[in-house]
Amino acid sequence: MENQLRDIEKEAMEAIEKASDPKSLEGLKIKFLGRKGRLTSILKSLGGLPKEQRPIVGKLSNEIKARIEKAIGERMEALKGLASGPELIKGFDPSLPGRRLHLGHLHPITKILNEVCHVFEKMGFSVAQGPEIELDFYNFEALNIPPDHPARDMQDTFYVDDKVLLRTHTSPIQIRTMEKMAPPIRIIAPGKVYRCDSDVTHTPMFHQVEGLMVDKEVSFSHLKGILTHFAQEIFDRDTAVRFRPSFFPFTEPSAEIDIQCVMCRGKGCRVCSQTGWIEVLGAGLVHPAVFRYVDIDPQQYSGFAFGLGIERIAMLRYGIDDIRLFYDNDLRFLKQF
Ligand code: 2NL
Repeated sequence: MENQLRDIEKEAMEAIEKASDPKSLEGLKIKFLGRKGRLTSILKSLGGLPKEQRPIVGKLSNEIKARIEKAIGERMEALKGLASGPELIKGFDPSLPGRRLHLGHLHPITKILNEVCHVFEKMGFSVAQGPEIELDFYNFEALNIPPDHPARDMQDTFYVDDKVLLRTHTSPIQIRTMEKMAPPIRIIAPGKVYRCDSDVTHTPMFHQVEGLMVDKEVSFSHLKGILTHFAQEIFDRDTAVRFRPSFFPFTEPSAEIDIQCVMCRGKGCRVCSQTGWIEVLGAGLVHPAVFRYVDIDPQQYSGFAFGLGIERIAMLRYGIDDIRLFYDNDLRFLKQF
């Protein structure tokens, strides 16, 4: 009799575990615990047992009954929790994993911009910001760019009116900083700039980081050391760097800085036009005329400044040959970063 009871319990528990909807669970309740159920019939036959066995078997039956009732109750709760509503929808498996959340990430240009800023911040430069809609004075005049200079052409500059324009570089941020604070100054000026130009290597809006250091006895050696370190942090630690003489109206002397071609490692390829070198920076010592516009005494102070295009650095780092890919907003492209 006891073995029979244990078999009933085992069978009931397995069936309850397998029950997949409230209706079949209800059926199990009747089958095992109902008036004509299997446990009930055993309880009814207790009278036929020897007297001393009756309490033992009776107690066991009651315990098993309680356990089956409890298991049915718990399974019912679990099934109700899975199905939203009294009936479980056919063909819907609530145990399947949910839809994955799509996680976004920063734009590749933002990533490189942050990285460039970080390299200079580690060398003690602070980030400065300024307006994208600028006055002619800050964008051109204070930078020693005369009114007839080609950079001022309607071709290159988006004008709002004859005195207001979209900044064509982030230099105005540095002019505004020098106007407001006295040396020592060590800032970088990242941001969007605008030029009326569009092809595989130019977009009408792009990103620039400029930098400026002004103090007593700042020399070309400081410029060389800082920009060489920058190039080797952004590209490889052993990247060769060369400084070529150049010209800008706002620096004297001026230089352009090349790195060894990242594609062919200097051997000569399509990317570096067979020269083995790629231009990444323009720089120089701040022109005395620029200092006079912002009331800094060029006899007392000197400084260096530099500028670089973020899209260009990003294209070299990621091996991309068309700048417009950054701004097509094609997720198949953007997802790769
Ligand atoms: C380039 C060249 C350069 C500067 C930017 C600068 C700013 C002030 C004074 C003097 Cl306030 N210079 N900026 C200097 C040299 C070069 O950028 O090729 N950029 C992509």
